[in-house]
Amino acid sequence: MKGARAAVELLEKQNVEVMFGIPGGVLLPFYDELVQSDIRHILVRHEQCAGHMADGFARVSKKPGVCIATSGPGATNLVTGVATAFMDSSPMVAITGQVETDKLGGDAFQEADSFSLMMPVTKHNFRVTDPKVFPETMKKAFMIATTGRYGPVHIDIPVDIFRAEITDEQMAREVRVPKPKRNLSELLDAIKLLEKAERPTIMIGGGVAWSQAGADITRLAEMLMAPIVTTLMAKGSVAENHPLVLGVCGMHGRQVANYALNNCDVLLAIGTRFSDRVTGKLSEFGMKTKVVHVDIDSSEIGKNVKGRVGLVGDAWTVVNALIAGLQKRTKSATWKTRIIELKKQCACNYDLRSDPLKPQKVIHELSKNLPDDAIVTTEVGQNQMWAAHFYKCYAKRMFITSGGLGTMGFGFPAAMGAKIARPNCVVADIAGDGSLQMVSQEFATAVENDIPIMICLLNNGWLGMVKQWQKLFYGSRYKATQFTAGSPDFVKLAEAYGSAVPDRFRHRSRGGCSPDDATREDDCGLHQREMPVEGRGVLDGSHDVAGLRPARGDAARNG
Ligand SMILES: Cc1ncc(C[n+]2csc(CCOP(=O)(O)OP(=O)(O)O)c2C)c(N)n1
Ligand SMILES: [Mg+2]
Repeated sequence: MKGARAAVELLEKQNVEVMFGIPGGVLLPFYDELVQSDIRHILVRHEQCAGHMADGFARVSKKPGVCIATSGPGATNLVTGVATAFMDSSPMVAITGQVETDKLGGDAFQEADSFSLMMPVTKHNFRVTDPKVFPETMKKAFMIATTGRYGPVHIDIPVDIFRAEITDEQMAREVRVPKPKRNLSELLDAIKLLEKAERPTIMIGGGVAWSQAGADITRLAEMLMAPIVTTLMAKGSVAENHPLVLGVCGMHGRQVANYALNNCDVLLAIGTRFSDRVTGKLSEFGMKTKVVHVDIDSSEIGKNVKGRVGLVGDAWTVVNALIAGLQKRTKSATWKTRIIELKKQCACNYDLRSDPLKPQKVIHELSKNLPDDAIVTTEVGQNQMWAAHFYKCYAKRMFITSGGLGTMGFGFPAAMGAKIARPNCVVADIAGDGSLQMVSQEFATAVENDIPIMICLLNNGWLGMVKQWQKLFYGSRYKATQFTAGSPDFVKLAEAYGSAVPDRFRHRSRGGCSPDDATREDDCGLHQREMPVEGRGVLDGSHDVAGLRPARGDAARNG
């Protein structure tokens, strides 16, 4: 069979149900074979969004998301989507078409060295130059993406590989990729440290979300009488209404979570890479704390923060090994009592009734109204941080955000990928106006493919988070952060693409909706079917995210 047929069959054998992309000249043999396949193809309007949709799909389904782009500009557009997945360890297979092998390096039309471009932002990448190894390369890509620490794998396929002959024997060839080794040799040391700890704290990161170890970690916390703080990536992994769960820590985190992080004597860090957004000045982080670091990726142990003890394995396995090894504690519960007391005191005190509408209020109401199994994505900026604080994750709720790369424009396409993975759940993107304008063309994709998601737009007329940095660290000298000519009428924009905005809501928004009306379920269209929908109220744009402090003392470098 031809390489193009082989590619489609290989994807089908990997149980790929959906892929996201845009065709181009070098991909035509592949797309021609796709005509006969049951694989659903979502035609996006910009390849970056193919990456984000595949990423959103992966974060919800825990299966690799598949995206595809043509050579040259298609591949370069895709890079941001792949890099975003890489930074958040999301499994993905990203396919790019390429010019013929004999033209490689000759600046052929639409040639870009996508292999080199993708290398630093992928877990692994391949350029196929020999049709004989094409089937095994495809199989390896899927295995690598989902073995050990997840991540994106890129395959660059020159068009002549699609036209080449592939034999049945080549198709049948088995492949293996080495599984990362677990190393629990220091388990006893970890248990001793945790047993002796007077003020233990558990910090969990994205690895816990991937491993789905939240319930086990809550059990461990109860045994240790230890509070749990989450990184942004772990929000949603543990129920935030549990008394020991303190919420998001770090630069934009909650005061009580940072208190527990900075005042513990033993820190059990699980599935987190100690990003600078969490640690602040690395040289000062954890000075007085003994760190037990659990990670599936051995190279993370001791990379940023030197731990006393390192345990290598996936979060679920290691946590259950710790649970099995720990004796019932009989220690005093002073630390636990203090933490629970602090948590109560830390409840944010906002006047939720004020006019104009406060962004905090919008998210608070969204949180109250969305169902227990809702999936929320965010853009990047103040909207993301307000969502982290005021959207409550309990029960089966999921929170999906671009934590590592901080990619504006992630949330909208990621929400679409999430909705495809779980069509029966309500999916909402908490958006900023700057972010949404980066990807608003994807309204077309949502409408065309009938992907009903909701957008809750915090339309403050500013690149709010950058404005806040200018205010705090540059003497309020604002430059290039206000949309001085105003933003588009987002309702009209959505409608122009054929999105349905419920009549009642639109009517109210024209007159300026009151805080209560803006967030009532039927007015907001929370259960609207033919969305995407964006609603409008008058928002107080002067608001800042509370508690912001620069990482490593250098605002300019970290903004
Ligand atoms: C692609 C990209 N470009 C630039 C930035 C830098 N940046 C971080 S937050 C932000 C402002 C976001 O504005 P908006 O989406 O309106 O959100 P707000 O902060 O107003 O809620 C910018 C420009 C980024 N994170 N991503
Ligand atoms: Mg904004």
